[in-house]
Amino acid sequence: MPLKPDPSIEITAFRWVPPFAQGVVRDLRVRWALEEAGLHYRVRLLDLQRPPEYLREQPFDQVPTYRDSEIHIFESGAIVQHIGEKCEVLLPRETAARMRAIQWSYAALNSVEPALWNLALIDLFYASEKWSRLRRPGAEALARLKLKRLSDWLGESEWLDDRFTIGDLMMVTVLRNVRHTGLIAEQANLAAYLERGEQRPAFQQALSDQLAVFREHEPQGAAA
Ligand SMILES: N[C@@H](CCC(=O)N[C@@H](CS)C(=O)NCC(=O)O)C(=O)O
Repeated sequence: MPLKPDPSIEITAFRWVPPFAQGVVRDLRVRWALEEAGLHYRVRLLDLQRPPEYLREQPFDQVPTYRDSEIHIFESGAIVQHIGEKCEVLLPRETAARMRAIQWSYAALNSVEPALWNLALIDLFYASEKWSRLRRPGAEALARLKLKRLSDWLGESEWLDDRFTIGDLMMVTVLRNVRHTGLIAEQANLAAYLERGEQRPAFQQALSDQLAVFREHEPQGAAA
């Protein structure tokens, strides 16, 4: 439901990724925020082999990047916060509530994602390595601990603060990093929280748009 067209908004995303990464590539966060804000956007698709000049936009050669008529930035957290500045649904205007939302966005990226992503790396990229079998139990224990802490904070609440914000948007996408495990299901309230986020129409639209690109550009013989 685009409400405020801004044809100048452009994000970068991959043309195609293997099935295990589909639905978790980090442009999903940005697409979701833009959908929540009702903002039109264009997507510039990149091959897995990026052109060398892309490093001038994203020094780590990653997606997403974001540009509009004012700015050109990378890092999904910064991008989602910038979109939040345009939309009170995502980021409250009142200072204390606004800072709590930003705090949760940092917590998702800095306190929770490293542990979950570490486990995902082991499972999805290095499963056949001998060292990964040795490392996995410790990595899983740390991920489980982070999820337990999050679950304890959440309790019976709907969202991390008193309403949905960018903090929830980031956290829900971070939780999806371990969707291939049973870890989230171990905490019933966290599983319900994840589902609540994923049921938002803006998330559904963002996910379906990301997946449609991969379907359209699937290499021959790459079907799951
Ligand atoms: N901290 C960055 C991480 C971005 C990131 O990890 N992007 C992945 C896709 S989800 C990527 O481009 N990976 C390719 C690579 O690192 O070579 C952000 O949140 O924007």
